[in-house]
Amino acid sequence: MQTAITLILAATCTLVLSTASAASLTVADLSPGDLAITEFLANPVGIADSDAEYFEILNRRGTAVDLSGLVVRDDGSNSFTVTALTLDAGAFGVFSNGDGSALGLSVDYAYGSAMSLTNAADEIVLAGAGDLELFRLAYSDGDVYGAGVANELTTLTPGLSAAAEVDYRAATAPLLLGNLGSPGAAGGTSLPAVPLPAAAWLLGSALAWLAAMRRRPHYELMAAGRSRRI
Ligand SMILES: [Ca+2]
Ligand SMILES: [Ca+2]
Repeated sequence: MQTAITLILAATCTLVLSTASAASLTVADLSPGDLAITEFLANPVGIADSDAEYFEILNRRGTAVDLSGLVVRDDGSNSFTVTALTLDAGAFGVFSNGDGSALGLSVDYAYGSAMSLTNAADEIVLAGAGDLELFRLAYSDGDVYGAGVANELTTLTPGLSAAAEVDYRAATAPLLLGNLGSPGAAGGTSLPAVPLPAAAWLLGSALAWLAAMRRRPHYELMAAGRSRRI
């Protein structure tokens, strides 16, 4: 019994470790809904729009993703391609045309003047391999809650790959210069529970089984076919 338990735990731990050290996914591995635009601020206050617009991307996969090659564009002429950024599993990435210091936020990717977020109608499209649309945000009013108020995606429904401003709520967390937003954090966005990777589930099951076995009373056979608890 002891040997069997040891073998099970060793195999499970090996599986967990190999899963934890798995290489990052690439953009070519992504399907619609694997990324989501969870927040955007099209009209910052106290600073020029050209220095402090931002949007936030969530990696919804259970594995880190190398976003090199991800195309971010609108339906007009704005477009840029991510050159180097890896988002951990379940992590947010903050994209801004500025360095973020004016608003007190930490920017993961600065795209400069390649893209602007119009305060009226505009789009932010995340496109993967073969121009596959991974997520599309199309809004008709970029500051529907007022200037300086970021829009936070209200609920991340399974497989969500397209959204409009109606799917976003007003941010309430303070930033600098009187702006409101939660760049790099969930803020008012309701996140679904992240399912455990299969290997972690297997390890948990093995440990639970081991604990149950240790609690179970043991018996030994005695003469005349009787047994006694030991
Ligand atoms: Ca703007
Ligand atoms: Ca946020």
